[in-house]
Amino acid sequence: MSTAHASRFGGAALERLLAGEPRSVALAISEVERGQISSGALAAALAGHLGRAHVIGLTGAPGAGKSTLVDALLGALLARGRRIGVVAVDPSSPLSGGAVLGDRVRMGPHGAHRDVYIRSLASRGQLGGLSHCTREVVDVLDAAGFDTVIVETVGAGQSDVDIMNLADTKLVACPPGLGDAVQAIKAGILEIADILVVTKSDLAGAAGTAADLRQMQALRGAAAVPVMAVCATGGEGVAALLDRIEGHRDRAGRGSRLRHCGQAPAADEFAARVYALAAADPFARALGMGCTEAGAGHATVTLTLREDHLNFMGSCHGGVVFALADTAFGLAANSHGRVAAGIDAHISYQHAARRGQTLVARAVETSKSGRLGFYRVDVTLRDGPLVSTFSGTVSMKT
Ligand SMILES: Nc1nc2c(ncn2[C@@H]2O[C@H](COP(=O)(O)OP(=O)(O)O)[C@@H](O)[C@H]2O)c(=O)[nH]1
Ligand SMILES: [Mg+2]
Repeated sequence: MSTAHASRFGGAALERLLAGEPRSVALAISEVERGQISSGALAAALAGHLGRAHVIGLTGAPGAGKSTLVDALLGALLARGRRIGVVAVDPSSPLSGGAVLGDRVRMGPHGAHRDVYIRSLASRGQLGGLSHCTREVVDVLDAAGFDTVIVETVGAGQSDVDIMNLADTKLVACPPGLGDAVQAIKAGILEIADILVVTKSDLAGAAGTAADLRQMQALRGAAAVPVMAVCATGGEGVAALLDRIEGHRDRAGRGSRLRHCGQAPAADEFAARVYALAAADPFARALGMGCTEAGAGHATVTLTLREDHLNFMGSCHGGVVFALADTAFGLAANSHGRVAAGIDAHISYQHAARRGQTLVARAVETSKSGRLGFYRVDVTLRDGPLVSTFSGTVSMKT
């Protein structure tokens, strides 16, 4: 099944999705929701296109003012020329239809803007499944080129914390009233905040809630998280909150969410190209290699040694070391987007590697002259000695 669906997201369908065509985006998300695309197939199709969107997570108790705040943020983001995807997650809602309506209504006029795409996800009975599904939906929106993706989720314990871990910047909404702040602490959601947002700042008690939150942090000896007050209905504080959110993005980095799940974000077009090439290499995947870092003229590929990587002496097969170094070499040489084919390679072996150890091959371009490129690859044990050195030459087609 996964292969059939993987092919659906290859070629033209993937191109349309990456171009942000709304119908393709909706189709991909529906398939994710129905569990029709295995995460492996989707991850392979989207690899190399992730980490460009800034993902904002917003959680808080029901009625805290989250959806109203999302709409206010949409207005501010649209004013800054952004395209925004919104995922509203409501684990308590038995029916997605109800959640869609509820959030559409509350998210107000901005929800209908052509640069805004809103999707609701409701429980399918399993909370763990919901956070997994949410992650895939966020990946689809990220790959589809949305600048900002906002995930609104009801503060309801562990599944909510899991969902918030999908975000680069995490906001916790605390409406006026100490009770709500205490609830948030109980649910363990205050700890995950990058910014604490006191919502409904027009109501009496908002200043007190902000003071309580600051005091609670001081009492708990926690690192101070900024506390910002906003009135989403009147607009006060919204622009300042967005400045704070985007300031956090600039420090933490877009795509920092991906580090939680061991995926490397595509830092630039070169990296994006290399990750896509790596994902499209069945030989490297079959051996268990993963590309962990890439850029213009360089790439790092890692492999943890399994039983079937060993030779008759019980140490890592020389062919495996060669394959790893050659893969890093090929990826680095093709980072430039011109087809580069290896024409010569030399390898030397310095150190034997054993089962369970991780090999790291880092390829760098040493020089380029005309159509020829020269690369050097060091293969080491992770944080350990040099296992092998490899040098290679490629010929590039213009
Ligand atoms: N006074 C006031 N009410 C607000 C504000 N933001 C939201 N509300 C109200 O709070 C209620 C819950 O808002 P909603 O955004 O649906 O909360 P959610 O459940 O956290 O998404 C609604 O009746 C909103 O109109 C605000 O800034 N000031
Ligand atoms: Mg809501």
